Amino acid sequence: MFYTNWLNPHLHTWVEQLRAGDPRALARAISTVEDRSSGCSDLLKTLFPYTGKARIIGLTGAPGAGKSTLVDQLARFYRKENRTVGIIAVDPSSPYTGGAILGDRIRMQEHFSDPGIYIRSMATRGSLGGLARTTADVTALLDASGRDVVLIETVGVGQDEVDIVRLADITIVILVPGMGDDVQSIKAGIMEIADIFVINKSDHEGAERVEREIKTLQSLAVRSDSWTPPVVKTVASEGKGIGELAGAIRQFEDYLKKENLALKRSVHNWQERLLEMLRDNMLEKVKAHIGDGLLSQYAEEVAEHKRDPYTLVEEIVGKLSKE
Ligand SMILES: Nc1nc2c(ncn2[C@@H]2O[C@H](COP(=O)(O)OP(=O)(O)OP(=O)(O)O)[C@@H](O)[C@H]2O)c(=O)[nH]1
Ligand SMILES: [Mg+2]
Repeated sequence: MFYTNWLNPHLHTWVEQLRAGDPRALARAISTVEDRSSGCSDLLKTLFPYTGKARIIGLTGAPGAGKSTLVDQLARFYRKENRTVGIIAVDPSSPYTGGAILGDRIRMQEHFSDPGIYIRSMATRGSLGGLARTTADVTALLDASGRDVVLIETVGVGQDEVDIVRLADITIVILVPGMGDDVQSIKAGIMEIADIFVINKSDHEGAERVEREIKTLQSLAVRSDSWTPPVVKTVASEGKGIGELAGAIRQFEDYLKKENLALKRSVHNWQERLLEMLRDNMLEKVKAHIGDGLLSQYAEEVAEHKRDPYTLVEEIVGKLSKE
């Protein structure tokens, strides 16, 4: 079933180059996925059997928490272990973006000479297919290209980010001292998904207080497994605590393996992602079916109370399912 696309020799060459880690083939694949250009779905279908090997680590936290600095340090750490790294920086829509991208670029240049690190910045909020889906697909490309570790940086504020980190094997939530009520305010979405907490900028005053707050919140939150997320203090700008963080990551990996949880988490994630993919696909079908013209005509009729929207939706869906 997986081999139907090998009939296309061009796709075959492209996939072979990508799997060999060729950065140009990878860059082209990423653009194809980001733009949802033709060939995107064939490419993803062909590559899927080669995915599932990379360790995917999501890092999330408030703007300026030091995520990029930490990602950079982790990447260096893994390179010393001879593991290849892919980095996806999903940029915030906040005003911080400009500075962050610039900062990332400067750091990126240091790595340019190292083909073992591939960095992609995605400032494509509202991109075709949605940010979470695009990130998932780009992650799959890096995975298929043989990267041992994929680090995804995202600003932890909304549902988009929660969706993004859900595709990670390991989710790291980064907090900083002096956040005050912020720990409270982000707990709703982000606290539950943390496998590891990092208190970065531990050179600033108040790291212990943040640690106490996390511990308090942890005692209230219920996890479905028996893992208690460790709290690691780092000073990313000085490279302090990176070994400890890598150690915590390894411990969590061991825990997943020991409890046989990796597959269970993956099944859970795919359940959500499949639903999303189905929803997107169905919606595309409906849109293609009724077209923009008919949609605005329906909208007018409903607005003028000539039609009720409930029957209308049932009729459209009914007609589609008969086709
Ligand atoms: N004092 C101190 N500064 C740090 C530390 N880690 C990072 N910084 C600095 O904090 C600033 C923001 O760091 P980034 O790594 O760009 O933070 P970020 O979370 O990626 O920021 P956004 O992508 O804009 O959300 C930079 O000036 C870093 O040098 C740390 O541990 N201590
Ligand atoms: Mg950043």
